[in-house]
Amino acid sequence: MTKGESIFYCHEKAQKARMILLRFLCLFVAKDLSATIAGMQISEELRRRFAEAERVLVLTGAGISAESGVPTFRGGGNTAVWKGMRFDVISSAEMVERDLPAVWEWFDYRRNFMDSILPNPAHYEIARWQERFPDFTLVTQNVDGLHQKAGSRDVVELHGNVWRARCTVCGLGHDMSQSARPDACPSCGHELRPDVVLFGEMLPRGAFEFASSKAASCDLCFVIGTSALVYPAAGLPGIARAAGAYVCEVNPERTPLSDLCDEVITGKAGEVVPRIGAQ
Ligand code: BJW
Repeated sequence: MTKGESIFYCHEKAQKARMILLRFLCLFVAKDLSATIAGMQISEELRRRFAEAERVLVLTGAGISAESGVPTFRGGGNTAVWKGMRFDVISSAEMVERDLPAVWEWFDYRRNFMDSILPNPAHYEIARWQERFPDFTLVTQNVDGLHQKAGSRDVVELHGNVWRARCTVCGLGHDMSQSARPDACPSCGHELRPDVVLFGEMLPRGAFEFASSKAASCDLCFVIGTSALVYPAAGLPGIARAAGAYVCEVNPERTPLSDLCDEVITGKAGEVVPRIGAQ
């Protein structure tokens, strides 16, 4: 190789190196841009924790189903109403006592409405996470069954499910996902009520105890789409944090839990959640 050729070769090599560097830079910028789309920022710390986590707990609320078209309870300034009644009036234990047919009308309407509703990318991504982590627990406050529709198994339903009824006397549960609601309990003939947990009512036996034991032993905890106002569900991220877990909230708005979290990703679940897993 002559001196001239060698200089040219060096130039060519330098040019190649510059191109490689440029490509790397582009990749970095693209990655960074994708992480900050719509103002959302997924930190390197979260990416690392996500890659290394073994025990993961996810707590979801109504916000995760918002992009599927299910209205949240407290969105739009606390205005969720049914026939002029606030949801916490119609969805109350007192109303079950006072006017069970009215409660059924409200829940029949919601089942009918939810029948055609589909999971969104957040539900599907979370369903994939159950295969990704050795110990994965999904706890939901939602009663819409969309996590299961997306493929999630063993979902801990803290507040019940609109697709189930239970007897007001013997407590027998009745599945309504494949069949119409029976007029009375098939076992004892007494009145049925929606199998959901209303204010002041106890959560299903063992559900919170199981969820809180998983919170106390997880290393990564996600809080997605909940206003974190309703207890005991809203206490779970605190249990996880106190036990040393990294806690990440996904919500377009701040909540009373935001300050407790290690990371708050401001954005919609359907947009943010699939990006957390896509590394
Ligand atoms: C998005 C988004 C997008 C929008 N992406 N995000 C300790 C302290 C104080 C009070 C209590 C306490 N312990 C117990 C209580 C009493 C009570 C309670 O918590 N009251 C507070 C309200 C003050 N709790 C209870 O009564 C519970 N029972 C109980 O504790 O039993 C033991 C006991 C019995 C008796 C005496 C004492 C103890 C039962 C709670 C049952 C809640 N039931 C409901 C109704 C279910 C039936 C129905 O569907 O009609 O469950 S209420 C309603 O709120 C529903 C939800 O599951 C729950 C939580 O709401 P959630 O999911 O957070 O939704 P929203 O609408 O509030 O928020 C949506 C969020 O999404 C927002 O932040 C948005 O920004 C966000 N978002 N789009 C991501 N695209």
